[in-house]
Amino acid sequence: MRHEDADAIAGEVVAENREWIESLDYVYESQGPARVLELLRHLQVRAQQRGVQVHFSANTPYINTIGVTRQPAFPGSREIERRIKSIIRWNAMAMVVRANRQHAGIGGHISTFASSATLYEVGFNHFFRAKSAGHPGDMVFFQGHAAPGIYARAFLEGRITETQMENFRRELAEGGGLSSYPHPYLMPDFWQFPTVSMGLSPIMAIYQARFNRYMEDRGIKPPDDRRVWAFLGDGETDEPETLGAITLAARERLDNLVFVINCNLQRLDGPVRGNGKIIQELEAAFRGAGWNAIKVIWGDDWDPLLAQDDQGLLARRMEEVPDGQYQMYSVAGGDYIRKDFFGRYPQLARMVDGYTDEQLQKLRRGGHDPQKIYAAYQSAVEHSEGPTVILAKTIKGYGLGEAGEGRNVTHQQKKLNEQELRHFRSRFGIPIPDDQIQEAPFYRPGENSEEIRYLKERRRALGGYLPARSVSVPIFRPPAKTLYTDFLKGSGGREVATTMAMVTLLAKLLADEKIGRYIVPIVPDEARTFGMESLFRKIGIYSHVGQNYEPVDRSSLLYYKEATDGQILEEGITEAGSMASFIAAGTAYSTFDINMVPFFFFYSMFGFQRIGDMIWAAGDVQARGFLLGATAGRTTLAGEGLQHQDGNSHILALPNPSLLAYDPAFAFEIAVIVREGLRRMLEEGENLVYYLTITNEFYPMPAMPAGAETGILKGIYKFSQSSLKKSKARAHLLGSGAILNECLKARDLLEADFGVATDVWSVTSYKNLYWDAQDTERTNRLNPEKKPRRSFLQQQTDGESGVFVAACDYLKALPESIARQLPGPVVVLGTDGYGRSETRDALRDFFEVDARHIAFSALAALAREKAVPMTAVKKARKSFQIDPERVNPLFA
Ligand SMILES: Cc1ncc(C[n+]2csc(CCOP(=O)(O)OP(=O)(O)O)c2C)c(N)n1
Ligand SMILES: [Mg+2]
Repeated sequence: MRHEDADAIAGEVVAENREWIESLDYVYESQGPARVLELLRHLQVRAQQRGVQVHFSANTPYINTIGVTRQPAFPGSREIERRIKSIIRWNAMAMVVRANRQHAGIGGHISTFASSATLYEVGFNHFFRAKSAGHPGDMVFFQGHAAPGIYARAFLEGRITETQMENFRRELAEGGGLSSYPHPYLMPDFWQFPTVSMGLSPIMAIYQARFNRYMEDRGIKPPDDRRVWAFLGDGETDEPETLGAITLAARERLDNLVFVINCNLQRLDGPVRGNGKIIQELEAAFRGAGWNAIKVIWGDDWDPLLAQDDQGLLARRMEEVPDGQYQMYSVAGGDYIRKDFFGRYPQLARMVDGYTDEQLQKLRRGGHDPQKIYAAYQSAVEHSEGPTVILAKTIKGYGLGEAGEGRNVTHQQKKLNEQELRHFRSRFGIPIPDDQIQEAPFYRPGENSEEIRYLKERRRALGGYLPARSVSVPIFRPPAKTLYTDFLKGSGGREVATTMAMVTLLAKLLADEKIGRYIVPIVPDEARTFGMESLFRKIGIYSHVGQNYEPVDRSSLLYYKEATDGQILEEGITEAGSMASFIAAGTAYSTFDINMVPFFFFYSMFGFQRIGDMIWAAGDVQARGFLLGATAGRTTLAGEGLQHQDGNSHILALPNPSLLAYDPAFAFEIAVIVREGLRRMLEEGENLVYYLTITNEFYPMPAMPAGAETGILKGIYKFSQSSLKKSKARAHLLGSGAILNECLKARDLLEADFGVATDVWSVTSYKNLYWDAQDTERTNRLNPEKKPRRSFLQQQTDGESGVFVAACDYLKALPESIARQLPGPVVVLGTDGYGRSETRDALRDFFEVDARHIAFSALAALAREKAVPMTAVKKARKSFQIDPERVNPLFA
C-alpha cells in the first residue's frame, strides 16, 4: 500500500471514530445514560447477529468510574486538610523511625500509610461517623499495618500522648505504649476490630454488615444508616477469605458496606500483579459478584489529557501497561515516562509536548487526590442497591522519595537518614528546622492553630473520635437454675448423645422468655447432622427477604422455614463465615450495647483446625459466646476417616487465653458448664468463649453426683468411688467425653476379674487443670520461701494412692499436660495418629483407648508397682487379646 493511501485510511478511521463518539455524546446529553446503555445493547445484539462475537468482560476501561462532570464539589478546605494530612504523614513516619532508632528491630510500617493517607483522611474529615447520642457510629476496619497513621491522627486529636507515640510497639514501657496493630485486647478503649491477620478483616466486615441487618430485621434494634467500612491492601486480596464471601454481600444487598482497597500495586516482596492489573482483576471479580465497583485510578491532572483523548489512545495506553511498569513510572523520572508511556503513540507524545519532565513525573494517581476519593465515597454511600468496592490506585511509600517510594523494599523500610528526613519534611512542608531534623521529632501544632481547630470541628460534626471502643451494656440476669433441672436428673436410662443434650438445652434457652431472643444459633449446613432441624420451623432461618418460594417440605412439621425475622444463621458451608457471624454477635455487647449470645455448632474437625486464626481473632476482639464442636472425638465419630475424626481440637484450643475448653461426658456436665458460662458472660460481663466438644454416641445420662458442680467447672471430679474397701491394689481412671464410658467398663473389668479397687474421675477440662497447674507452679516458683500452694487437681487427688490411667479421645499431650500433678504413677492414653474409617469399637481398639486397653494399662502400672502379680497382667493381656507387637497407631 502506498503511503498516501495508508494515511487516507487512517484519516477515515479517525473521522469515523469521532462521529461515533459525537453521536454517543449527543445521546447522553439529550437522553441520559439509560438510553446510551440501551443503544449499546442494540449494537451488541446486531453485532452478534452479524457473527461478531462480543467477548464477556466484567471490566470497564482503565479510567476513573466517575467522570469529571459527575464529581460533586469538595465540601471542605482542600488546603487545610492537606496540611493536616501532611502533619499526620510526618508523625506516622516519625513514630516508626524513632522506635527503630531506640530499639533496632522493633518494626513498624511507614510505606503502607504513606500510600493510604488520603483514603483515610477523606474518611475522617467527611464520612466516618462516631458513636454518639444521635448515632450508633460507623464501623471501620482499618488496614492493620496502617496503624501508625491512625495513631498519628489520634495524637493530633489529643487522644494519644507523646509518650505513647514514643512507645509505639512497647506497651510495657513506662507511661504505656501503643500496640503494633489494631488489637482490641491490648487497647480496649481504642481499637474495635483486629485486622492484621490478612484476609480476616474483609470477611469479618461482610458478616458484620449482614449482622447489623439481622439485628434490625429481627427488631432487636431500630433501623439506622450505620455503615461498615473495610480498608484493605491489594496484596491482601490474595487471601482466600478476602474474596471468599463477596457474593454473600451482594446477595444480601448490603448497601451498608464499603470496601476500600488500597491498590498501591505492591505487597511485601514486590508487585502484586507485575504482569497484570490488580485493579482490573478485582473490578471483574467484584462486579461479577454483583458489587458496585468504583475505580479511582487517575488524579485530576490527568483530566485535561483524557479530555483531549478523542481517539481513545490514552485510555488504550493506560490499559495496556502492566502494573509492574506503572511501578517503574513511580520511581523513574519524567523523561522515562514521556518516552515509555506517552512515546508509544506519536499522538500521545504530542499531547504532552508542553509538559515538563517534572510535570509528567508528578501526574497524580487517583488515590492521592482527595477530590476523586471524596467523589467515590459520596457515590458509595449514595448507592442503595448493594455493597460498593472502591479500587484506589496509589503509590506505596508515597512521599518517601529515595527512601522507598515505589521501591520493592519499601514495605520493610523503617529508617530514614537525615537527608531523607529533610526531603520528606520539605515535600510536605512540616515546620521543623534543619538543626532538629535528625531527631525526627513529633510535630503538633498548637491547640488554637487552624489545623487543630479544623480537625476537631470536623470530628465534632461527625459525632466524635474514632476508632473508639466502649462497653456500656447493662447486666443481664441469665435464666434461673430451674431451666437446667431436667439435665441434672439424668435421662432415666434413656440413651442420649451429648449433642442431643446440648441441642435440647439450646431449645430451652431459646424458649426462655427473657434470654430467648438474644440467642444466635449459627450453623454451617450441618443442622440435620446435629439434630437441630426442629429449630428451623420453631425459630426460623434468617433471610433478609423472607421466603419467596414454597418450601418443598412445606407439609412436614419441621419444614425449612426462612423468614425476615428468622433467628438461625444458617450460613451454608463456610466455617469462616460462620465464625465471622459469631464474632459479630459475640461483640454486640460492645458494638450495639446489647448482649447477644452466639451458639455456633460446627463439625469439630472443621473448627480450630480450619479457622483457628479466626478463633484467635475472636479472643483479640473479646467476643463472647459458645463454640460447639459437634461429632467430636477421634474414635467416637465412627466411619468418617481422617479428615473428619477430631482428635486434635482440644490441643488446638489450648493457646487461646480467653477460651475455656470442655470435653463433657454427660448432660448434667453440659448444663452446669453452659449455665456458668452464661452467668460469667452476662452477669459478670467477662469476655469469654466457651468451647464444648459434644458427640454422637448414645448412652444413658446419669444424674449428677452430689457436690460435683465445682469440679465440673474447674476440670475434674470423682464420678464414682470404688466399693472394694479392702483391696490393696488401687487404680484411678480419668476419662473425658465419651471415653469416660470406657473407663466405667474398665472399672468393672478391674474390680470383678482382678479385685483392683477402682475410682473413676471425669475430667471435663484438661485446659482448666493445665492453667491452674501452671498458675500454681508459677506462684510457687516466684515465692520459694512460702508454703507451696496446691493446685485444684492436687487438692482433689490429695491422699489418693495407687496408679492413674488418663484416657481421652484426643492427643496424649492433653492429659500429659497435667500428669506431673498427680500423686502416683500415670499412664496416658489418647488417639495420636491418623484416623481410620472404621466402627467405633475397632477404632477404640486401634487407638488403644477402649475398656480393655484402659484396664490392661492399669494392671501393667500396678504390676510395676508390685501391687498385682505379673502373671495376672499376662493373663489379662491374653484374655483381652492385646498384641504387644502391634504397630503403634501413631505411625500406622
Ligand atoms: C495472613 C497474613 N500473612 C502475612 C502477613 C504479613 N504481611 C503484613 S503486610 C504484608 C504485605 C501487605 O501487602 P498489601 O496487602 O498489598 O498491603 P500494603 O502494605 O501494600 O497496603 C504481609 C505479607 C500478614 N499480616 N497476615
Ligand atoms: Mg499493596
